[in-house]
Amino acid sequence: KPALPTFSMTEVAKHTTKENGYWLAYKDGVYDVSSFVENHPGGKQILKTAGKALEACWKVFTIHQIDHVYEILEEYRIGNLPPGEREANAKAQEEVLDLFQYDPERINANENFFIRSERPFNAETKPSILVSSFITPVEKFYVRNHMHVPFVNINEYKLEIGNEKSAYSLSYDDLKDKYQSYTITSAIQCSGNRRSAMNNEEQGTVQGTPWYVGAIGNGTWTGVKLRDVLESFGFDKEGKHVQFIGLDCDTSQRCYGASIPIEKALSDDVLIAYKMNDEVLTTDHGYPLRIVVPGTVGARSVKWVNRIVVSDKESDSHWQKADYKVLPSSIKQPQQVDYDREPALQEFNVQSAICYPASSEDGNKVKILSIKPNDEDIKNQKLTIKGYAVSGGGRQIQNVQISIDHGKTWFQTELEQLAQPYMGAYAWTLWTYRIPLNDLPSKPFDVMCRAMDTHANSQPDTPLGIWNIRGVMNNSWHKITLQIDQ
Ligand code: MTE
Ligand code: MO
Repeated sequence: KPALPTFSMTEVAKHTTKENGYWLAYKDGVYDVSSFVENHPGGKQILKTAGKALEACWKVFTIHQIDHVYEILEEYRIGNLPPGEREANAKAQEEVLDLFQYDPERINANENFFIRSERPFNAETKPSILVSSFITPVEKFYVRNHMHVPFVNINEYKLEIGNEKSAYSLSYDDLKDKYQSYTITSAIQCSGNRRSAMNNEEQGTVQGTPWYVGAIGNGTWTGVKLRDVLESFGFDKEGKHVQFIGLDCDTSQRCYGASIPIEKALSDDVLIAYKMNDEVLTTDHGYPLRIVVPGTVGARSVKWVNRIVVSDKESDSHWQKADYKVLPSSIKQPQQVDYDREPALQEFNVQSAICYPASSEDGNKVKILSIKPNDEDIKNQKLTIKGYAVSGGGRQIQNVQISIDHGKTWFQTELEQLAQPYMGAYAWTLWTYRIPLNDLPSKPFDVMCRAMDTHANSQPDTPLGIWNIRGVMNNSWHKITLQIDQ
């Protein structure tokens, strides 16, 4: 652009404030994006590029590497970069903008969660919060991200639906307008939930995020049926698996992905969801669209879904092929496994956990929990114990029991659960039991719980029989140790 003035990078670097304006450089141009800041779909995140050259910043955000973005940028051009500075820029600007720049602010995260990692964000709900409402509030629902939260411009967003031969696409509004909407109540549980309790001296330490009991939540999900969408394009006639590919991709363009068997995909219950607890999905939980596969391990409920592919093959993503599998207990090094021989997890097993009383300290670290009975318990002369239970594949919970004598005798707890169709019990069960204070020892004692589903599946007493190096699907009896301070 010969008519425009020339600005050096030193000049560009001075414009990083509201007063001086927000400038940036790209290739041979200099741009003043001050008036664009308000319109940027990623919000104020664009400010992090102020005073810099975009080459390095955008490298990780392929979403920006499409022509129209440069067209928009050209409207804000105010000058040229001197010849030579462009190359110098790209080299000097080794500082790659943070991959995690679109991760949201997480309000009260430390109150709601035990945070297992910040980047990527992995946080489990504190136990007492889990049992304080039947529906887990959005901001308290556990978050399991394998990578960063991807950037989405909703006006550009298209969901692609296809097979090996052809593909169609739907905008966010198309999907909401053209298909009937449904709401289901379903728990989502990470298959690594309760992993930390799988560690034992005999078999060793398992690998993965050390979840206590909170990598689970119960939500309502509103969206359209995957089956309706597949049928509308005629993709319900062939294929053995339905693959989901997320928008969260690493720098080598490997994206999060998973697949489910076609039978489940064409069932009544799998949603392409746009709302959680009646609110627009938050970015942490998959905005704009996520898959919800009820009764199946959380890993298959792909967030930020970008493409749906009907295929004869399973997803070839790492998380389908080489993770989220129960390896034989003899395997102590996951690298030495023939992964193709081991099936990918789908339905989860029957599970339950004690969530109240609980410490505000990380459950993994609490050896003995000292408690004073609360006023109501003193009045009733009973100690209140609460927890959750859930089974996979839509099997309803039949009972939950607790024991304070290591399983010799069991007490039947009271259940709070929804009336749900046969094989469609996807919501969890909350349970309560009140033990007479007189029955409790004055020394520390163990409380254990176990659930049974309507197919008489129950939980193993210890992790010994189900131990696996990846520490998935631990559903052994949950135990806490209490000490009553009178
Ligand atoms: N989808 C994408 N695109 N990326 C992810 O990292 N994590 C999966 C699944 N879907 C994941 C994803 C895993 S392992 C779980 S347990 C659930 O999302 C967690 O869902 P939540 O974060 O909404 O609780
Ligand atoms: Mo997970």
